[in-house]
Amino acid sequence: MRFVQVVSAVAALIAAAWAEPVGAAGDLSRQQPIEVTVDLGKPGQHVFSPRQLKFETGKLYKLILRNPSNDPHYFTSHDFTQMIWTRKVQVTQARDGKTITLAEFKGAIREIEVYPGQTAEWWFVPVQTGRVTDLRCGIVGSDGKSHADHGMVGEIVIE
Ligand SMILES: [Cu+2]
Repeated sequence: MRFVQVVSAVAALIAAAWAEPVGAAGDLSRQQPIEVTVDLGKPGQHVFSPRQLKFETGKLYKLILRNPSNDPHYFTSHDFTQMIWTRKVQVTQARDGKTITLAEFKGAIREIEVYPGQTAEWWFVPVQTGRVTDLRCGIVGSDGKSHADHGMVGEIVIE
């Protein structure tokens, strides 16, 4: 009887272990990145396009920050930077139809400014779920208002 109890307890433990959601395994920083592109501004318009970005924890993303406008723009969200692990940021340039990398930065990143017509790539793995609404561009224009005041704000959801 006692033996049966032990066996059933062990069986229950094994079943529980199997039922437990399996965590991510291996080197998460070396996955094939999922590409997401966000435009910082449009000609004559201070906006993030799209205004809402969605990511999932445990996946490697290559967030392409493209500035097709005539003004510099920031991608700033301090809350977001607390929820991700940054592998690197790259400054890239299109040359002869190919994207070449000009520079690579490693380590924690707080915000990125992209100059008119330029592109940067933020490679990261989200590690925490949540929704942040502090995405903004804080550049102040000649009218004394920030781009955020003109609507250059957005939100980021990590599931
Ligand atoms: Cu801006």
